[in-house]
Amino acid sequence: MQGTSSKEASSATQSIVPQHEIRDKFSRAMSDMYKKEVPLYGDLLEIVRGINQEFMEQNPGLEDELGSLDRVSEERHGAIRLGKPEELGTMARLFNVMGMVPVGYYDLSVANLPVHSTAFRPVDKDELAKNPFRVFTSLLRTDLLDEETRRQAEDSLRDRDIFTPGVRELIDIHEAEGGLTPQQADDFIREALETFRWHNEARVSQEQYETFLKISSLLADIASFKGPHINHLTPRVLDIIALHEKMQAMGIETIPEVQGPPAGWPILLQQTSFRALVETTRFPDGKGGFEEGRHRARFGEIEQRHTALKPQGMEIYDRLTAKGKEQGAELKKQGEEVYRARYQEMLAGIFDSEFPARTNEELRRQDLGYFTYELTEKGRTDTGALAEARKAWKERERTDGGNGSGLDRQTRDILESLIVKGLVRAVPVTYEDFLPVSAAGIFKSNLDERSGLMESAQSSNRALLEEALGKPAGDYHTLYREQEEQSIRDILGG
Ligand code: OOG
Ligand code: NI
Repeated sequence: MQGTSSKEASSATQSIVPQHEIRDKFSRAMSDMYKKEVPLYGDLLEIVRGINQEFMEQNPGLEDELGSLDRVSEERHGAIRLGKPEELGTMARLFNVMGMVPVGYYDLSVANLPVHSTAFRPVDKDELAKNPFRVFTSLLRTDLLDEETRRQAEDSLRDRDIFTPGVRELIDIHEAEGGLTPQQADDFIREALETFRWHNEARVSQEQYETFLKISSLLADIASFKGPHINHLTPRVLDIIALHEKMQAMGIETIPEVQGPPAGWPILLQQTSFRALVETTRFPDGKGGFEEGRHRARFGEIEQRHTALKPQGMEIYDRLTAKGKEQGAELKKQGEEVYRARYQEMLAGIFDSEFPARTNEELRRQDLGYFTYELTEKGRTDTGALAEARKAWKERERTDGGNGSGLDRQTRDILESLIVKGLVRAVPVTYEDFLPVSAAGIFKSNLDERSGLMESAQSSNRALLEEALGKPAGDYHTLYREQEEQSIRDILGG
């Protein structure tokens, strides 16, 4: 057995390592590996930490909401792109060892990209608080390729195996035994990392690579290599505008716009990224040797995360984003310079006049975002005041809030009066997921995507992704709503 003594494996009394510990160690090991592979990532981590430290010093009290500086600075997400359904199936089992399950379905065909995606992440509140490591995971959709290209991609990927025998064995052990021992967990991390590493030897000839590249650079990245190299690791920054400016001042070539809502709005997430590196690659020349070439796929991204929006808030967000995109396209016609200079201001203008809530407080009052509620010190001692509210809550008429995720009017009124009396505090629920429009922007600006092929093939296919996953992808609205409802029951149901 790979690096695991049989004595250990057979000992039923061996302690099992908590999943969050494996996740935390894995996320750190991945970060150390990526620092070596993409040195600019390491520089950015330093900058992010500096900005976060300053931000926390200027906003004391934030630690309650966000956790310590160490905790925030350790937070990150990664992204990989897989080629075959079996790869996704095994990847789902691999992430499951670390307590990460698929959440969300992202259809990228709407942006002419031949992939669809989900994100693996922990879902329980406590698990998220310990380490919310997420991996945005895409699967190639060969059904969106023309027949000839599909055949070439399938030929290249057919006998590819991206997992080591050791990691497969440890995944089996985890499933059979319900966990891993400390030694097995360390072996698992080392073996799993092999899948995410950059291999500079391609699987296909340079000619085949170029053929893929002409159709879609995303396809070339997925179908030409030995593994799904991690293509970015994204730290969480607390002031993305400060960061964007710093990157530009340092001469780092960023994408022209910060993706997501305009700066200052405490909703969803904002992201920026620097362009992919050019990495030398060795392509087999068919004569037992190699020829040297180049590939561009791995980049850096930084994000700022805020409050998760309910469907009714998301609807407004989507509408305004679409509007921003249209006006952005107009700006682009006047040139890249004009676009860079004016995009941010244009988008802010749209949100200023049309997004109804500017602060977390307003988001809560209008029931546009998710919040959890907790008793304050006063709430814990003043039980009389609470008894009344509990009685009123029990007797409330059960009306629907108007849509799936809204709270009913009476519950909102009861909570509001408890907040006003200082008995209850509302804490915004952080958005733990991704934005399809931003994702498409991130994919594209880093790939020189030139797909002309998929134009007619736009279609979403959640069932296909879930079949490959071997299980359904969770619904993030359901997860956020359950968190909110549970916190209300804890206060008012007692
Ligand atoms: C994934 C792009 C999506 C994000 O943060 O929205 C993403 C990729 O390029 O593979 O990571
Ligand atoms: Ni990302």
